[in-house]
Amino acid sequence: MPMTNHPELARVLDRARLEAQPIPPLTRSQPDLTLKDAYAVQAEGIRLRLARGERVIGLKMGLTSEAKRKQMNLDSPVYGVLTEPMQVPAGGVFRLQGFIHPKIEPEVAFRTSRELRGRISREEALEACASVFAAMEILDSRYLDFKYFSLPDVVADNSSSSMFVLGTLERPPRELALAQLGMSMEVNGATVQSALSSAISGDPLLSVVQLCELLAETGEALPAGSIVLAGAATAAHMLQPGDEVRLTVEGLGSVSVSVT
Ligand code: OOG
Repeated sequence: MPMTNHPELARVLDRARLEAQPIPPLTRSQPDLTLKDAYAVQAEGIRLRLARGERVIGLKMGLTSEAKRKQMNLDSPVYGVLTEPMQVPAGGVFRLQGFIHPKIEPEVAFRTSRELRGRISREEALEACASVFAAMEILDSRYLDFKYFSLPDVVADNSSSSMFVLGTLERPPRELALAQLGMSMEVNGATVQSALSSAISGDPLLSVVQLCELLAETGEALPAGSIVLAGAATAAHMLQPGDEVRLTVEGLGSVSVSVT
């Protein structure tokens, strides 16, 4: 059986993203693609971006909530990589042009102040996270139908990561009851999604614990100074031109983005 060509699959996905031209899920032509292959494809895709001058600033967890796993019909958490150009400033503009079928999700994010590696406790994660923020992630899948992909497909596609926005209020995580924060996302003044932060991995800090475990499978650590998006608390909301999206998280203020 031919070996999976990770760089070639990464190039196909990278082209789809740059040209905003969706492609069929990779597993249609590569039914044996494993999760390990998929992370190797993801890493090759990030290498292509780094070669163009992008810089890694963090990682995202995905499928950490029941609502998201149900929406996507996929059953275990995954991660993706965040680079500098993916960040939209708080209150900034997100232009739909150049994207395929973007959706937005309410999240919280952490910033680490020391390296984390392998199996860690919640307390170690708490110790290493200097700040927590309200955050929204804009997902975009490079596949033709956002709905019909498998776990290796989504992982190869950088776990649908696309853009993200962080709130301007950052607080030490110890000051908050992290698993009991009310979260409410409004579009044009109407609430479209709301949840408690416990919807994220039972406790968003456990997303950091889980991320470290996933990274350890390939011998990697979570570097100091990383932004970690903990994963969506609810199902994602499809974006339309003219949308004004605002997320309010109890104790963490509001963050907004305008869609054009
Ligand atoms: C997969 C990524 C999901 C989250 O926060 O649950 C995700 C997808 O829905 O395309 O990022």
